[in-house]
Amino acid sequence: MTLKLFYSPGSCSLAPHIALEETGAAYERVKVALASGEQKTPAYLAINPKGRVPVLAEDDHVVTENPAILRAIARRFPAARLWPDDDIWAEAACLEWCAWLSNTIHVHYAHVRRSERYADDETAKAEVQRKGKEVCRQLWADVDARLKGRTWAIGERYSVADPYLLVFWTWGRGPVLGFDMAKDYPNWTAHARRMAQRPAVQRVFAREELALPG
Ligand SMILES: N[C@@H](CCC(=O)N[C@@H](CS)C(=O)NCC(=O)O)C(=O)O
Repeated sequence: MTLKLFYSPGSCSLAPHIALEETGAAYERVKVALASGEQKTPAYLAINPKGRVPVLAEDDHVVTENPAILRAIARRFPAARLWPDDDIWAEAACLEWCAWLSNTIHVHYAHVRRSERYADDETAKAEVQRKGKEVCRQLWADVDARLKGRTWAIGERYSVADPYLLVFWTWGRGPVLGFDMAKDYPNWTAHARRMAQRPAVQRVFAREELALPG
């Protein structure tokens, strides 16, 4: 079986989509229509009982969770040098980004985008969203501060942390948060613009019909 990525345009599957594209390898893309609830259909739940994208699959192996998927892609295609496993501190820094983006930044964003996960009544949901957005503002500033003076997430070396960061930059400019990314988060925006120079990113943004960071 060929390597398959289950993805949805504009979602967090953008990170492994770019990572796979960076490798130059052949892989199959399977689009999952989140807006129409395809992730909750029995056919999709049979692939990923969590009902989420992304999923990376090859032969009998099915991997969920961005940090694990990104690590698997990097390990599967070592020539692409997407994971700095020859340097203990660079590797720790890469994993640190992946963990933070997945377990903190994504989760706080979900408070704004998916408040129904955290509250039932409308007033409570509105409060979850308000507080979620406030926390996101601070987290976005924390990311921006960490990127100051760096070309890529971990310094001079490109890694899977970079496309993963780009997901949240695009969400920052999107309608849910509506942040002025260039004005309020200039270091992160400079990073996003560097990402936009990469042919793999250009191909994936065109495929997912997203506007490149300008
Ligand atoms: N922790 C997971 C989160 C995956 C996730 O929440 N994916 C979203 C898209 S960004 C999704 O599939 N949402 C569908 C839903 O909530 O129904 C990861 O990092 O892979």
